[in-house]
Amino acid sequence: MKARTSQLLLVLSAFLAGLVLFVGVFLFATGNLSSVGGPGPSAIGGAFKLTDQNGKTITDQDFKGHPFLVFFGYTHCPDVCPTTLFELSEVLHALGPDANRITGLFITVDPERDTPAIMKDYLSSFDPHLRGATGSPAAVESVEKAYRVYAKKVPTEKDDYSMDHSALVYLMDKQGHFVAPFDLKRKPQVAADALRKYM
Ligand SMILES: [Cu+2]
Repeated sequence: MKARTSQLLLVLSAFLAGLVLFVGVFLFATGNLSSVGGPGPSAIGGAFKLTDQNGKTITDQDFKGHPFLVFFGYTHCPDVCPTTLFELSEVLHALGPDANRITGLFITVDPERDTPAIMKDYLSSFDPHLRGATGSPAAVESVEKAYRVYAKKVPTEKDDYSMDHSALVYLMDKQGHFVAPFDLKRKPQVAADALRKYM
């Protein structure tokens, strides 16, 4: 009987530890991001001025009146970025003509290598509604700060490097305010319907 009780306690404490971990991760991924500091309902996002994949200036003002999705990454990324851009492409495709009322913005965290021409070439593999953005290291750093993005250069073999970076997709509303992280792990049609509510 005693052994059973301690076994039960063990199971219970393991469950509680798991719950604490889960809640912690959840808060980190969502609540924490939308509630920390700053004026207004959310301090994520803000003004930026970058260059798109066609060499044209792109600013936050270009998106006024339409919701947009923002994802930070880089073209040399081996897995997370291509997967995310592929999933985003599926959602944009599922939107049909409504895709013209939303923009998927891919901002590089690796401006040294990701020139507009490289971004353009890279994005040609994905949905045409995706826009790339790059700029001077200072301009990119400032937009990373505005979106609380973590990005860090990691040296690999000689003279090469990869980028460690956070991989949230941000849903921004018509006014350019952060709504929530956008969930891509669902059927494209379901995700597309969720987006339509913000148009
Ligand atoms: Cu990546």
